[in-house]
Amino acid sequence: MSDIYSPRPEHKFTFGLWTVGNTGADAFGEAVRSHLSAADLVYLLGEVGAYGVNFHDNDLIPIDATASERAAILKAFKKALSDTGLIVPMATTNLFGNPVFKDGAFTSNDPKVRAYALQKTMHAIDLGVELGAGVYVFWGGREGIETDAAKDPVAATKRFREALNFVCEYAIDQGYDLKFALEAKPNEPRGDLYFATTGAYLGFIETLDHPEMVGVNPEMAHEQMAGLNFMHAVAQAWEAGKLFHIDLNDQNYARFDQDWRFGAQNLKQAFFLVKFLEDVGYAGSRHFDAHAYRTEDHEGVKDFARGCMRTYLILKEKGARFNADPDIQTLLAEINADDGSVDALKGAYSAAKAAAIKAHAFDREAIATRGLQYEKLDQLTVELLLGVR
Ligand code: GCO
Ligand code: MN
Ligand code: MN
Repeated sequence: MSDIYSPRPEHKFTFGLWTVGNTGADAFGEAVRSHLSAADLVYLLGEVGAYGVNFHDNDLIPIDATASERAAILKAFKKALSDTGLIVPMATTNLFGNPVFKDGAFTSNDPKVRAYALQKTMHAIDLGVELGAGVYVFWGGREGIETDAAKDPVAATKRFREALNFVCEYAIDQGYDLKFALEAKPNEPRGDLYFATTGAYLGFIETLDHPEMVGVNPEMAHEQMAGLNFMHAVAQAWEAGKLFHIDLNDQNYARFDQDWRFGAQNLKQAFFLVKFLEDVGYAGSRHFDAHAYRTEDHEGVKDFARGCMRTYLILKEKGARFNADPDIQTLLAEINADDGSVDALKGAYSAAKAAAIKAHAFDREAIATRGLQYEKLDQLTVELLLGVR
């Protein structure tokens, strides 16, 4: 049975093979769910109504696969895509799982590791493009340190820049229509990761040779791990024209990367995020980088995936209600009222305007004593979210 909260292709809901394929193994315990093939995972995603599937190179093709194994996996995967109608909007490289990357990939002190990381990435880009990906994500899984005695952070930054410049040129050379999206995380699996926040990447991108090809892939849990307001990071990326992709999930503050179902923990933050994406008309994938609780079997994985999408759509509808709510909108109009009395003081600098601002007599006390009614506004928001208005 479908309702307005049922996923449709235009919602652009995507999952990684590594998300619904997560077997529940963690640092303390082994897998609780059987491994499903990439093709099986595509059928699972088709069943729950997703639009697309993303992957790391080795989610699809094991790092030591033979040529014939590779061909068989690709054949089954492509068949599953065409049977289900799912597409591959994004691809990425696993530069963290294999022991060769124990001290990073592009920022490793070892030039052999850096060159191998480039080789692996170019092959993975070829694979992603072959399957239709238009966005290619870089998450610096092991790009960091446990001890700052080991690596020079300036050298690491320069190495990362060199690698990004290299892959941009590679994509141009191949004639690929590809954009790169950088994903920040403060820590885990390293003690500290370089480029800890989305904001750090937004600054870094402008130092690249092809900044127009590179944007960000902010992840909700990663900014929350750092105690930051995720929506603000997304808004800054959007305003800079750099929101190329987004990883949605949830997280309790100050924990390890929990990767919970979207909306599982911080509903209000999730609401403002969804409202932001919908209000500005973000047109990219809504990618869920999360996985089911370790308590779940494969049916529970489907419940998890359906839950991510359903919660997104419920919050989207709440956002539309917020925008149409007369009490909320009246309040917002009052809050943002402008009597025009300082129109002449607004806008860009001119010497005359600077002089006018300096000469203006402000009634500081009258301005300062005005109540802003944010308590009322927030309570209306909470009541809307709780379903009583
Ligand atoms: C994590 C990251 C990854 C990346 C993925 C795609 O914390 O493990 O979020 O899941 O998103 O490697 O780049
Ligand atoms: Mn993550
Ligand atoms: Mn992620």
